[in-house]
Amino acid sequence: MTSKFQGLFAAGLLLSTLLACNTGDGACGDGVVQRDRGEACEPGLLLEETCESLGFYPGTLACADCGYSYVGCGGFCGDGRVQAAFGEACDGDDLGGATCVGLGHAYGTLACLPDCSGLDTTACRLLAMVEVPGGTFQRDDDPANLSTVTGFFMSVKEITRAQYWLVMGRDPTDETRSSGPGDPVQNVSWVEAADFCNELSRREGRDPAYQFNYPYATRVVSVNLDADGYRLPTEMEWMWAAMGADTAAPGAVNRTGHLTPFAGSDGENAPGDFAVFGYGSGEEGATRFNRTEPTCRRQPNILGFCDLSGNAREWVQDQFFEWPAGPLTDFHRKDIYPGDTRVLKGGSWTSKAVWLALSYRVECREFEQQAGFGFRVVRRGPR
Ligand SMILES: [Ca+2]
Ligand SMILES: [Ca+2]
Repeated sequence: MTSKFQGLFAAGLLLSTLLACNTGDGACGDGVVQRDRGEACEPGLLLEETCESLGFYPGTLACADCGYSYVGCGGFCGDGRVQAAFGEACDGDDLGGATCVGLGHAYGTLACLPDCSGLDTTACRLLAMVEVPGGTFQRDDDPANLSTVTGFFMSVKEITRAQYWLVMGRDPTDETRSSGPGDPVQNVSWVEAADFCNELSRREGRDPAYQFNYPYATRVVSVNLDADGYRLPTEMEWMWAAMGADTAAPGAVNRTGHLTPFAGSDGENAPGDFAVFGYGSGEEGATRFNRTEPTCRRQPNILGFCDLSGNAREWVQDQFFEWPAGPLTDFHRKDIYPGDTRVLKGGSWTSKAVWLALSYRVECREFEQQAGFGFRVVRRGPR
């Protein structure tokens, strides 16, 4: 009784299966997709998948050897090839020939954003920096007035117009006082220079050195000299770099550097070989043009810094104050008041030769923008 019932049931199941569908012979090309045999499709039978549903850009999905063929699809982010038609700017190692240097940076490794929408410049480094060792020097005529600075890195060049544009998206320079985008940026206030420093720090993943007033961000309320981000050099750091630090006698106190007549001077050479200066002065070596020059056209000083004297004046960190007497280490005034006056160093293309001296300082209010006012930057953090 039981076996007769089972036989009848089995026969009925076989019959209904045969009537319901064609199971094919299991081969690729039998018109039936056997998933248990690893088939994804049969020619002309794509099971309603499309290029997009499978994660590709639009195109024509095909079936080959019972597997999906994506050659007719538009590619995807991660295939190592750039599909500009689908909004890709790059893909993996294919950066369309772009490099950090080609984008205006000094060095570094360019990458592609994970979604292929653009280039990732976070490992690019905008500025070539030279390390300045720490040390001690006599800052004025009094042998007791010694300044000690901790080692730091400083930009080889004044910040150029092209560099400023890359970071801030604008260029305030008066074109009639400049020969081109490789010239130092001008018309930058001290506050704007600090803003540039913070923005560059953020782009490179460093701690911003300047704290601005919240929420207006119109002025700086404090600076952290120990941050690993960019900032303006203190007047003492600027002078120390300009005199060549302790290169002449490593480790010794530099007693005479403050008397240096221009950055790069060895007492014998001429300022015109090292500095863009003296327009209209008639002095020997003076520039004939009433404008800046591209940075590093003239010879650098012994540490490799260009244009510390001349070309654009350079804002430094410090307020314009009388230095306290005696030895000072990394001295800077922490209290910052609205409208403080700041120091500019080095003179400009309009300065007479005597104003190229390392000791020479100019004072201006921190929010003023003037032709010839530029800057360079330092940081303590490593590369
Ligand atoms: Ca791609
Ligand atoms: Ca300069």
